[in-house]
Amino acid sequence: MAPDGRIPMSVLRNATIFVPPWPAGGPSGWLTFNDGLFVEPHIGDVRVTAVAYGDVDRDGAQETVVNVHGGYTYGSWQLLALDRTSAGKIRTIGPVVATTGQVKRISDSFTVTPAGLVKANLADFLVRADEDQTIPQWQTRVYGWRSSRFVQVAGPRSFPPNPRVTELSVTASALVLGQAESGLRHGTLRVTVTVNKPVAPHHVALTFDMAPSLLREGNGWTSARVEEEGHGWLQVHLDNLPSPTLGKSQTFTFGFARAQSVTRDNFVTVTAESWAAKNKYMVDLATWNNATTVEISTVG
Ligand SMILES: [Ca+2]
Ligand SMILES: [Ca+2]
Repeated sequence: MAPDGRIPMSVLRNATIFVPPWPAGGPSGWLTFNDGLFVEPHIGDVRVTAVAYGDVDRDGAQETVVNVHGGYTYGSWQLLALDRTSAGKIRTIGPVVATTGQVKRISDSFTVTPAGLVKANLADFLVRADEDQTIPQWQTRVYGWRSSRFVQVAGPRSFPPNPRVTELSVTASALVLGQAESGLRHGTLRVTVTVNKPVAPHHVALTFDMAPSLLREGNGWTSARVEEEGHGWLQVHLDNLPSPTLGKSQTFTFGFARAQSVTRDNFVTVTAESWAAKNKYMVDLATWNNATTVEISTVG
C-alpha cells in the first residue's frame, strides 16, 4: 500500500524538505525549516506558506502540495508536491510550477482537485504590499502528474499584455533663454515622451521641478497644478497630456521666462509618468529614463 503523503503544515514548518533549484537562484537542496522559515545568511530566506492535499499521482494515497517562497520583499515561488517514502521520510516528487518567465507570483490559494490536478493561481506582475494590488493579471492554470513530471493540462499558457505595465522615456531640449526684453529673458523647452513597450498609456503626466524664479508662459501650461516643495522650489504638474501610441513619440512645448537679474538655479528636471485611467497609474519597466535634467543657459 502506498504511504500516506498527507503531511500537516505543523510538521512541514519544522521539516527537512528537498527544494529543487529556483529558476532565479536562491537556497535549494535539503533545507531544514524552523517555524516555517529557512535562512541562509547573506543569500536569502525560504518559507513554506500554504498547503493543500490530494492524490496527485493516482496511487490511492494522498500527497502534499506546498507553496514555497524564496526571497525578501521581492522573490520567487514554487509549488512542490511532497510524499513520504515507505520508511516515512519526506520526499519531493517534483515542482508543480515555479515563478519564471512571465509567471512572477504563485498565490497561496491553490487547490488539488478530486482528480489529483493542481489548480494554481499565477500572476504576471509582482507588487509590494504598499503598491496597487490591481496591477497584476491573475490566471488559473491546471497541472497534472505525467509519469515523471508535472505538465500543464488546462488553462491559458501565456499572459496577454498587461494594460497597467508600460515603458516610456522622456527627453528634453536645452532651455536657452534669449536676450532680455523689458528685463525678462524668454525661452522654449521641448519635452519628448516616447512609448517604448509594451502598452501605450491612456495619458501621460509631466512634473517639472523648477526654481520659483523660472516663470511659466504660453499655452503649454494650461491646467498646470503647482505644489511648493519644502526647500522653496516648485513642482509643476501637468496631469493629463495625450500619450503617444506604442513605439511613437510626442513632443510638448513649454514657454519660460526669467528676470534678467537671475543667474542661479540653472536647471529644471522633467519627470514623466504613465496612466491607464484616472487614478490608475501604470508601472514602468525601466524608471531610469523617466526623468531628465535640463540645463538653462542664456544668450546675449
Ligand atoms: Ca498518491
Ligand atoms: Ca521608462
